[in-house]
Amino acid sequence: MDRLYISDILNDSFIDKDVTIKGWVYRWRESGQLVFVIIRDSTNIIQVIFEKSSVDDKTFEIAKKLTIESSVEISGKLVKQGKAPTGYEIQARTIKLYHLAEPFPITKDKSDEFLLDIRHLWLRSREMTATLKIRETLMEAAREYFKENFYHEVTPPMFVGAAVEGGSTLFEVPYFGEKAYLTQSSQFYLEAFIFSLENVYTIQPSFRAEKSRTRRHLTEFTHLEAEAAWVGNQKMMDFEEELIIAMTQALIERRKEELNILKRDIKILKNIEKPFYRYPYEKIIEIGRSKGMPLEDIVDLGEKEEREITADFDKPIFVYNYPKVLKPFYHRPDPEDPNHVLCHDMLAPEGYGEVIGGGERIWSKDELINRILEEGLNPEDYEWYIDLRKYGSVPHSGFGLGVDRTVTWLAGLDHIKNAVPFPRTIRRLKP
Ligand code: NSS
Repeated sequence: MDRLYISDILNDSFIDKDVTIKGWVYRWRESGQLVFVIIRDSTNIIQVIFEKSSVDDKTFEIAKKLTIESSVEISGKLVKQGKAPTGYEIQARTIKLYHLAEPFPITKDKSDEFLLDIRHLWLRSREMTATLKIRETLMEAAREYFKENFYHEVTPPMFVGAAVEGGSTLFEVPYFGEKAYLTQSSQFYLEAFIFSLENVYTIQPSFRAEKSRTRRHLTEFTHLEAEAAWVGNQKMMDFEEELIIAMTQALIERRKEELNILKRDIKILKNIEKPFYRYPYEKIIEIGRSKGMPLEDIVDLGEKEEREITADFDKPIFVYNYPKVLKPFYHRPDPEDPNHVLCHDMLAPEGYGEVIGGGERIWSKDELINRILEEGLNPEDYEWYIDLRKYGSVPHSGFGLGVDRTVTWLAGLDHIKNAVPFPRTIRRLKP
């Protein structure tokens, strides 16, 4: 019989049938004439029992010598078994050993640093496997949502010639005698695409030479960015609200088991409904002060402040119209209040803080050049970006969502490193 995935046979219709599975030894224990093995594959785990009296000698010898992570193919009869971890058991008949694993270095109670050092092996853990599936489902749900809303997926370049989010976090790369940088955000390129495709998005890495070692900063992160013509700041927030709800719903519907493995309370996710809170910047400063933080009127909120401010919220909070001095030059100043820009951040509740940054862009050429000069930047560095405002410019808005931060929040993880298969930080390039 063909190999079956474990999750497919964990149901009564296979009882007393002969099944074949492939996978890796997850647990092993011997008890006299019996060997109990738990096998895992990409879908789940199942207990297998080898009884000396029911298998041939060679099969029993192999079962007795199995080591953790050995790769095997096993055939046998499926029975119900209340004591087994997933409620069923295979009474083995034959085994094919593909590879007898060397002693596996991961045992109980290893430090976080050690688990990062051997991330290439830790990916096999139930926690990481669950997290990878949650990541995948969130990106899949986002793509579905974009498609339903007539957004086109595009692929901007990673090598770029100028900063989007300010120069301090640029990674410089030698480029055939010139200087190139790794992109911090694909926003400017997405803005170019809207003049042909109108609504566009991308899910690609962004790179930032972040020296801040917080629980939410990586040097390479997965960035979901979108841009749309004819859309203003508040309407973009409506769109993001629905996107976050679509992603959360998909998790609740498709990833119950994985959320359970990570001990994430689904009740908390079910609270994420419309409308999210929407506060102008000044209101959030007030909330911070009411919690005892000595905040100036105009201050860039960091991880610590956002953690305290969002701790007691049950739903995301949009903070809109920041003071102009706190944001990059491309944000459109509010025509009614030019010291503020038409932008927003979305802060996740429960202390997670910022996961989205976005807003309306300056769409007049002269206003853009003035803002570039005002920030002490050189308009020549932004020539093609300014050029976009010369030929049928339109109002437009967009946003960037940190996928890794969103996974950290929705899966209830304690650190962004746990949301990423191979995290890149100031001190880590391997594995
Ligand atoms: O700097 S952002 O707030 N905004 C932009 O880059 C805009 N140019 C995006 C746009 O409008 N197209 O970054 C957006 C999000 C931010 O809210 C975080 O969730 C995430 O990107 N982000 C990060 N995640 C992990 N590590 C680091 N270092 C990081 N920096 C930003």
